[in-house]
Amino acid sequence: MNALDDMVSLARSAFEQAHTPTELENAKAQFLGKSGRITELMKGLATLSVDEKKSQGAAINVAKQAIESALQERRAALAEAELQTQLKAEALDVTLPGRERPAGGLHPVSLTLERIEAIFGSMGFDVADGPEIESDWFNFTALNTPADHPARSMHDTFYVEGGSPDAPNLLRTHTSPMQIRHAVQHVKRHRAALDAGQGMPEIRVIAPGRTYRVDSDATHSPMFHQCEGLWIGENVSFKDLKHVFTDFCRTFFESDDLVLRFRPSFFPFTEPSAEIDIQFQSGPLAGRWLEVAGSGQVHPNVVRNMGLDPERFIGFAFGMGPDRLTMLRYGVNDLRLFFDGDVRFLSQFR
Ligand code: 2U9
Repeated sequence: MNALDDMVSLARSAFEQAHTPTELENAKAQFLGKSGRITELMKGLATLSVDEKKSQGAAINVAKQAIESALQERRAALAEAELQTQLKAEALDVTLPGRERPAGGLHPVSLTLERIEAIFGSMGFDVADGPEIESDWFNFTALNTPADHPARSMHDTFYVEGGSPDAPNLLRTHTSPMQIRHAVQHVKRHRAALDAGQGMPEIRVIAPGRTYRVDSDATHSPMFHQCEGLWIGENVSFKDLKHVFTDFCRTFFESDDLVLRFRPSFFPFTEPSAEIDIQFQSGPLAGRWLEVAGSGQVHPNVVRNMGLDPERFIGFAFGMGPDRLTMLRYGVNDLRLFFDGDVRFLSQFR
């Protein structure tokens, strides 16, 4: 074996011993680099005769090509090895079972609010929504609540910083302010027709939402829900209230086997006023009178605050507690369960 063959084997084994691209490039430099062995041999040709140059040069070229192809082979082998290592490290087992994300569900009180909206919606009621921080005017004054009424005291109402005659300064204690707002807008839209002695489409609206009072025990939460309803027209009476509310209760509780009673009561915003009790004739709650709502004919002062003539426009309002309706419907005995956020309780309503 001549010296060139030896050099090729030497290069091949140097490449074999290189295990990283850097090591391989260093090994390459020893043979093919600027002062590598092949380059040195090429330089040595200068001193030879023309014939020797030809034969030696050709032999050197053969050796050079053999070293280059050995280098290419090793480069490819190293790249392949690196790819295999990477594939192994990043291996993904697509046959593993996925991580389950359990389906969520609506809060039981939200389910009740949706039912209430659907039922009253089917009777032609709009749904009104509005601010939870209210002004004294919309929360109390417009609703005929006198300046010295106990509901206005700090013991019953959460007041917030600031406040002026027309600036919001309290957490609404009921959703009635929304109905006043809705009614005022409605009347404004039909002002021209009213002034021209024409009529106005009836106001038929419910206002569901969060309300706040300084109160906390098993049946009271400082934040609770209310849904109030209002129907104002030229010929709306207590008879309509009885009809609408009976229909609502029977649909809500899915029982035709349910009777209502109206008990005289008092609210500043209605006159006369009545509590509404229901009694199931069968099932687990049968035989007991259960208070579910307050109601009444809207007070003339309140009708006037909507911008309407109480001699011409009349109607009824009612108010109920969706939290309590949810407790009755599902047989829950502690209101606080609704607001503790315990998933073990809440997931039962999915
Ligand atoms: C306007 C005029 C009158 C709404 C009414 C009640 C009677 C009532 C309570 C029941 C239980 C609230 O959830 S509760 O604590 N509500 O008793 N609410 S009449 O009367 C209105 C509303 C708006 C413009």
